[in-house]
Amino acid sequence: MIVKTSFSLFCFTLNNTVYISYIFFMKELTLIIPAKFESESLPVFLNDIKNLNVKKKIVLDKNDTKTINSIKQFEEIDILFQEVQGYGSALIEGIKETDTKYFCIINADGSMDPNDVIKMYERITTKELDFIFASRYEKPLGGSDDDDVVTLIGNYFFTKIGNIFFSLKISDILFTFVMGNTSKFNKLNIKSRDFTFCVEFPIRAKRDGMIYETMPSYERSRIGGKKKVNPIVDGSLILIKMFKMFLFK
Ligand SMILES: Nc1nc2c(ncn2[C@@H]2O[C@H](COP(=O)(O)OP(=O)(O)O)[C@@H](O)[C@H]2O)c(=O)[nH]1
Ligand SMILES: [Mg+2]
Repeated sequence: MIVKTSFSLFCFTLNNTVYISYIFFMKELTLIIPAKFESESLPVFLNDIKNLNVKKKIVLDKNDTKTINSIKQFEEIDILFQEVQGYGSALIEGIKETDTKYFCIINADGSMDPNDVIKMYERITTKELDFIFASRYEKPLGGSDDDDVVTLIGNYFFTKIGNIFFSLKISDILFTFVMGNTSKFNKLNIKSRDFTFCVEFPIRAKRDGMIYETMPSYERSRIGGKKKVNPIVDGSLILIKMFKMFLFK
């Protein structure tokens, strides 16, 4: 008699460490990897996750030839050229084109720990959540090697606004290391094409009555290349977006 279980014992290596884990239908998951000028980080990151048994979709601009050339040797990945520029566009377009039940946003710079993808997957499937948001500020397991004073204060400030004005009950609004149910995400109809995506997503999820939780995660330093977020410009846009969403819904 064949007994079909909802999970299987899975053994794999990440960063040269052997992991044994119960993986629940990992084929139901697509990593959405936004990349802009990441020729230094992305090939290293893709090599780190080569044994992770999930679909991988890199979303980038078709003119970003340096990044595209840097990942030519990887076969089991999808590359999606975004139609509209911007970080939010890459995520919206990438998730729209996803055919698995779940997606996970994970950056191309290697700062988000792929081991947490497994923990998030186990949690979202067993608890039947719509979304799970990783947090750098849930101690003792959360933390960041990538934060500086400006981003630390900025994150604290924006997270407070989210919790006071939108009752989000999350501890890290800007991290955007998130796993979610693909069709539930598409129903949110998120419009932000830039980094304001980071706040529109949890606010819409809350307003639409989605079931979500948070989970601690340790952010690493980016592997190489430069950060694309400009704390002043993007911070101002995020603040304006939150005000608009509070005033005009
Ligand atoms: N496709 C795409 N990816 C982007 C864009 N802007 C940033 N990214 C990617 O989004 C991720 C987050 O950006 P990053 O510069 O690391 O900012 P951080 O989140 O503040 O560390 C990285 O993987 C970037 O390559 C964009 O306009 N288009
Ligand atoms: Mg980064």
